[in-house]
Amino acid sequence: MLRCPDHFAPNGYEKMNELDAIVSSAQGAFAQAVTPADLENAKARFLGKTGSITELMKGMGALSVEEKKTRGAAINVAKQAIEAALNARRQALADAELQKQLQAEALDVSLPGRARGAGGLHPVSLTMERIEAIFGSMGFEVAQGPEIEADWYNFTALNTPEDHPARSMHDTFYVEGGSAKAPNLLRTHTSPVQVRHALQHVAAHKAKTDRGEPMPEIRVIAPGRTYRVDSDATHSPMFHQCEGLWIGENVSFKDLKYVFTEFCRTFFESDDLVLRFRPSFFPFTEPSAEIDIQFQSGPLAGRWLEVAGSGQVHPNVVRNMGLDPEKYIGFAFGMGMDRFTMLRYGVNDLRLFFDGDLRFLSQFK
Ligand code: 2NM
Repeated sequence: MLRCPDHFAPNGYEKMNELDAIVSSAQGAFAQAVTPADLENAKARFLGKTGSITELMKGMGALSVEEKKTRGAAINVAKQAIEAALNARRQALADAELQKQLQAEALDVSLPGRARGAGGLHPVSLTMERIEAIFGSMGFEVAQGPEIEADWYNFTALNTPEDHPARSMHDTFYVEGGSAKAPNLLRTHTSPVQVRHALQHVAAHKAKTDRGEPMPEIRVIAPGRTYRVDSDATHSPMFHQCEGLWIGENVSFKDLKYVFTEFCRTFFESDDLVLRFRPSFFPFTEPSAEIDIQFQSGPLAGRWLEVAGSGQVHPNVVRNMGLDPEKYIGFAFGMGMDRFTMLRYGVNDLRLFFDGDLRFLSQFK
């Protein structure tokens, strides 16, 4: 832009230019300030005690009243423009600072939360719940008992002779407590739970009646942890058993066959399955039988699979349950829940159940 030389300008006009120059210099200085401290230093150069505007005010003393009026008004206009620029810059710096802070503290509310993985039951627990539900539907109670057991409940009551190999240190985990001759042990099966349950059942009935009313039948299953000194691909020192017991005045082997066949068909969800009762021996049953099953179709078809032991409860055991073996009779069976789980899900190594590897366990959710 072309500017008039000062000596051509009317009086006072060049003074207006000087004020404009101060204003635009202030605007420039304020624009360059990037921190509030910069800005306050720049302000002092124009509005401070020795600032350009203040100096101009001081210089007005020599002017006439009339000149003071115009000059004063002009300086005030310039001062207000500078103050406006100062305030605008202050606001801009504060806005920028706030923006910076907001950005640093930004929270992405659209980010999905960290989900807590859903847990699931262990496959053997799933089997246990399934077994309890099926036998429950056939009128069986579920009984529990201690895992550290007395010799009498685990062996003696179950007609197991003193010299039976199962009683050796080689097969059974003995623990502190009990007597020197009959130390406490980790139960080797859940039969002791059934002995305890039967004794309680009989005592409760006797307490309720003295007129010889018939005793309700004993129908119970005992699922739980059991322990034997044994460890390989198909044996774990701790394993899971479920035993069943049905005692009444007229309970026979045909009831056992019906109950166990029904159970297997429901558990494996297949009617295409046959059972075989193969003669065997257990101290606590006479006669005794192994129960084998054979699928007629599917991946396991054609092979006989041994799944349980069973038999008619031995008269000595019936007597140890507090009952007269001349009057009461029944059957019992015992199965490995780990093995049932392996068959149901097609698992080929028992140890997978006890390793706690989530790659295996999470497949059962
Ligand atoms: C088996 C095989 C055969 C059994 C016996 C009893 C009781 F308590 F009545 F004596 N409970 N379970 C039994 C019978 C268990 O497991 C292979």
